[in-house]
Amino acid sequence: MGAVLAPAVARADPMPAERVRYDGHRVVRAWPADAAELAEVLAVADDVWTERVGPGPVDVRLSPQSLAALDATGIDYDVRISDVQLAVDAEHDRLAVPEGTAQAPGAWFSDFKDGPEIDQFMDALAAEFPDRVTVENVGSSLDGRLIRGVRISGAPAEGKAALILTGTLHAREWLSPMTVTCIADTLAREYGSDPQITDALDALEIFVVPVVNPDGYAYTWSGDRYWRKNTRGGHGVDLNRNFSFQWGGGGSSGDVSAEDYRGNGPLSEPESQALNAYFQTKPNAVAHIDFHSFSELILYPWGYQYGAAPDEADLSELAQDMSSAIQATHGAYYDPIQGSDLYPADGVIDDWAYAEFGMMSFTIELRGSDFVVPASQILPSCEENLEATLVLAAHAMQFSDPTPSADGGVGEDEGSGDGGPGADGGGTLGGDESGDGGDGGGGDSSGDAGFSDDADETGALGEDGQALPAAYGRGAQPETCACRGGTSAPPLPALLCLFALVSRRRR
Ligand code: 0X9
Ligand code: ZN
Repeated sequence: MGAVLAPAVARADPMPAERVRYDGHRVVRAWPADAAELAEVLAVADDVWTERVGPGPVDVRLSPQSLAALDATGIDYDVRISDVQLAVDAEHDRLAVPEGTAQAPGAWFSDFKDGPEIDQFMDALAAEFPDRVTVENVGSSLDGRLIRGVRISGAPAEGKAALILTGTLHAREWLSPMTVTCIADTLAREYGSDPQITDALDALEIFVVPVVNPDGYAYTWSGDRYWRKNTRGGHGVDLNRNFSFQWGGGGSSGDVSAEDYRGNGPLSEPESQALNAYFQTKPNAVAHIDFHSFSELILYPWGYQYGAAPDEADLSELAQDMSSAIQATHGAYYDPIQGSDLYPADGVIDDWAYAEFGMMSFTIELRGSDFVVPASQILPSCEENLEATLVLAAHAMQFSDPTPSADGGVGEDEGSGDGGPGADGGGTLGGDESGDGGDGGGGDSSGDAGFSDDADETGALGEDGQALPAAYGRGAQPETCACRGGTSAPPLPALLCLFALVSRRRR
């Protein structure tokens, strides 16, 4: 995280077996008087913990040597965390329970879980609710771990729109996989009893991928609690700079040791390739949230530039509605802002999902003031972000036209994605700059009735004059028919817009 990401320690490949320690590292809030002093603080920082760096205070992690360097500048600071390792140790000791230790029923979300445990949880959820939950293979990571997700949907029907939730692009953001898994659990468990959830799942397919970066996540458990990227070359690639829309600008780094290293090409990483292939199997998906931590923010495109996205009004309104729903739950305020207003970042997942797949896509930065958070934060985070998810689900439902399906079954094959309104793994999507097709093993599937997008279908121009992909704004308010180029298109009645969407189904 952080507006200016400090260099990560470059490592030899493979990842080292010994644990990385942060003994004596402090998090301090520095008070630079001007931009020059801010630059001095950032130059000595080992990691920047403030989301929004600008005028005012900035939180940074400093080794004892870096602290001495900060002292030498004479810039004021307060100590926020006096020894980062203490929190890491406390978390580690708490989680090191002997295998087989009995856990109270329903207590799964009372503490953090590693990748294999989350995998088992998804299997158990599908076994408990076979009528509404199916496990899907999304693909494979660099180190060969499976990236898995669940499809959750109620009454079998054709013509459902879809919502996708993803988590853990960044390995150290442990509240993300827990929140996302807990939302999946609540949706599945409360279908049939909670009217809002029941309506959402009867109208939609909801796809949930809790851990997109399983190698990095595993390494945060075994080696370095503050590891952010995947494990490429021992230095890692920031997966949230590796997506194939506006890859490689000033909002990412070409330095392998940087925390925001973008990789050597768009979609160069198996994890982003897997997500790309997986999203291609969900042409009915109209909305998406990617969960990160921390800072309590709801970010919407664009992240790569300050200019407004064509559907800015709708994106902003949805972000505000999600923020209100979150605030009404436990009082936490998640600031709804355009991503670039936090800091410009390119190759990010929300810009990509919006521009290339036409989803109304958001990045939510969860609660907390550290990547290490008390386990007591898991349930409130889940509860408030379930409400945000239901706001976006209500929006997505406008694009749904479910009719009971003949076979009466939900998708059963892993990776098949067969439960929806036809998922076609083939075809091209707009704006793919990568030239290196996904090898992530995302499910390919049959059926052809999904909402489609095709780069050739629109002549819309972006802020910078570049052609925009056809998928653009597919999830915008149907009243404005943003499915054809966002707010610049003349308003049309919702039905006409729906017709336009359906008529664009994949061949
Ligand atoms: O830098 C990131 O990737 C995200 N912050 S984090 O602390 N979780 O690393 C923010 C992504 C910003 N997204 C956009 N600007 N769209
Ligand atoms: Zn993140």
